[in-house]
Amino acid sequence: MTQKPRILVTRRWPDAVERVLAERFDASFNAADIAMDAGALTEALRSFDAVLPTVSDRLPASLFEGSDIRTKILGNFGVGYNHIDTAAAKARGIVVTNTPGVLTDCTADIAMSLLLSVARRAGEGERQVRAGEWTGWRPTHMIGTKVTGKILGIIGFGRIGKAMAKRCHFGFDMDVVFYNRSKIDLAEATRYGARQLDTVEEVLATADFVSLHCPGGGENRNLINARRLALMKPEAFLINTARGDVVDENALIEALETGVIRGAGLDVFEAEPNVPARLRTLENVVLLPHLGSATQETRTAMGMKVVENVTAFFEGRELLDRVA
Ligand code: 8YV
Repeated sequence: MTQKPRILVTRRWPDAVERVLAERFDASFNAADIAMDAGALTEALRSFDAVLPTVSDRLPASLFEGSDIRTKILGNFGVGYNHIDTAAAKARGIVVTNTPGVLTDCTADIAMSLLLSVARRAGEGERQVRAGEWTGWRPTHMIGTKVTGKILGIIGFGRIGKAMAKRCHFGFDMDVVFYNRSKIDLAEATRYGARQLDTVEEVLATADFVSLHCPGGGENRNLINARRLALMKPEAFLINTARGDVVDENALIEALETGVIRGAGLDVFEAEPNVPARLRTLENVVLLPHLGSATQETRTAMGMKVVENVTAFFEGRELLDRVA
């Protein structure tokens, strides 16, 4: 690289990664660390050779209009990229990369912790203790649902779905069934203690816990709607660490309020960071602020993966994680 490419990092990243970015590129950081609006992103696409967005940056087709776009690569910090209109980016010749692989375990860990917390009523219990409202042990106090030995249903058997299957099958003796758009090799499914079913509906009707691990946007938008929620067992739980828009949030709230399902553990929401008040008042939910990949190790690895991709791009090398 003769002249360093101008890059914009839209949020603050782990220190170690920011140091590498600052060394390798003419890097600008969003010091305020607040989500950038459409105006700021439009301007960024015209001023920087690379923009490194996160899930908090919406990049719809309208932002890629006009002839004065300078950006050549969007190095997305995250595996999910449904906040970027990749077709529109591609049409402008803009490359998009993501960060698969490095956040698999931590995201599956958060799904597991949501599953355990909502089944065993950990959030409710914690609120009770903190409020000084615990009146003492008794045999019928805050009775939850046993996890070990139950049936897990996975929607989307990619890296994170498989990691979740592994945890549940080998750690919690669960039978695992899953739906995946394409056929998964039997030996591969068996390696994770899992069995493929033909339809989303079959998985919903079979499982005691349904965990979503498919991409957001496109045809998965509102995949879990009122009709499909009604197929779940009334004592079943829904876990979502994928994307908020995979679930029709209003239908889910209705289902939780009326006992169509027992509970839900959610790390993602339709209009983050806005979580509907009705959802926040429910006791049968555990709600997290999109923490799936939020560990020091993983966020650093994600950042370094973006650095690798963007460096390779400007050095004219093969890109490992190109999505458009
Ligand atoms: C990230 C995620 O924190 O990678 C993803 O798709 O959902 C999260 O783990 C987020 O996307 C960062 O942009």
